[in-house]
Amino acid sequence: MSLPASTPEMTLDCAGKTLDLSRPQVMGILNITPDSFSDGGIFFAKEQAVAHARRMVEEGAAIIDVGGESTRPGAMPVPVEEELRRVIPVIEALRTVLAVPVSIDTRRPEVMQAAVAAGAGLINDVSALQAPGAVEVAARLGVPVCLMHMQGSPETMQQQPEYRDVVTEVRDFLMERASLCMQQGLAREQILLDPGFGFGKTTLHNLLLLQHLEQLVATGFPVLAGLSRKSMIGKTLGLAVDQRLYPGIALAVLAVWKGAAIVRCHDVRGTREAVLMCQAVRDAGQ
Ligand code: PT1
Repeated sequence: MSLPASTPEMTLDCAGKTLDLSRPQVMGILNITPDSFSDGGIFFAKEQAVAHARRMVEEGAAIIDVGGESTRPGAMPVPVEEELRRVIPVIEALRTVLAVPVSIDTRRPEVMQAAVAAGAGLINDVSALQAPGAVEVAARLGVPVCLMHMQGSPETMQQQPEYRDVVTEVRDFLMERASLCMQQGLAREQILLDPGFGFGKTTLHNLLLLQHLEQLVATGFPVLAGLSRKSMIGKTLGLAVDQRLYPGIALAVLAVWKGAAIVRCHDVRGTREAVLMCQAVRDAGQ
């Protein structure tokens, strides 16, 4: 039985830095939230964030995802000024020290604009550019975008997730957003899709989305999967967040086996080794 190849041979131009999508890549997570780094003031936090990004790149991350607003279940929105204050100085610092691109994990057009001006090369939006003006801003900025599916909003999304057919609904939603983005001037080659594991989904919904991830891959857009440390692991195995490394790597491998192009994770070295091994088996003799 043959499985789909990850994506057609291609590279993404992320504002001058290249992301090679001819093999599976790891996106390293860099959260800039008050609880992410020891509170030694904003400068200290920035230094720690830069050091952590450098380490993830040494471990093989092909892109670093910078986020200043938590979108985990139950998280409350932060004011836009605060989000900017968190992410912009870090992105400016990373522009010069990293050879790999930085993505900005935001739902706000103001933050997208400032982040790309500061050096970000990809927009990662968990709301698939649904904020007013976001599609227009992204099209004008001209960098690639990752469109993610979410049912509801982070504050309430885990209260009562409901689907008739989660796999089809997520794929159809993302295809509609991609079409709209292309109508507004984004190039097909600049769009990535993400099913949004944990965003308004029960554990069963998440498992089904991964079980059928090839249906999203079949759209032809590169697929990004974020599974690292998520509660679908906690719920399935009864593990606390700091005990989810090995099962998280297993899920990253399954995503790549199904054709994912990028896996977003906290633990770069192990995840990268595992997904490259997975690719070697998947593509042997091709
Ligand atoms: C993701 C993602 C993201 N996840 C993209 N961006 C988060 N493109 C932030 C839990 O169930 O998957 N793809 N940005 C983090 N969000 C969550 C959601 C973290 C759910 C944890 C859970 O535990």
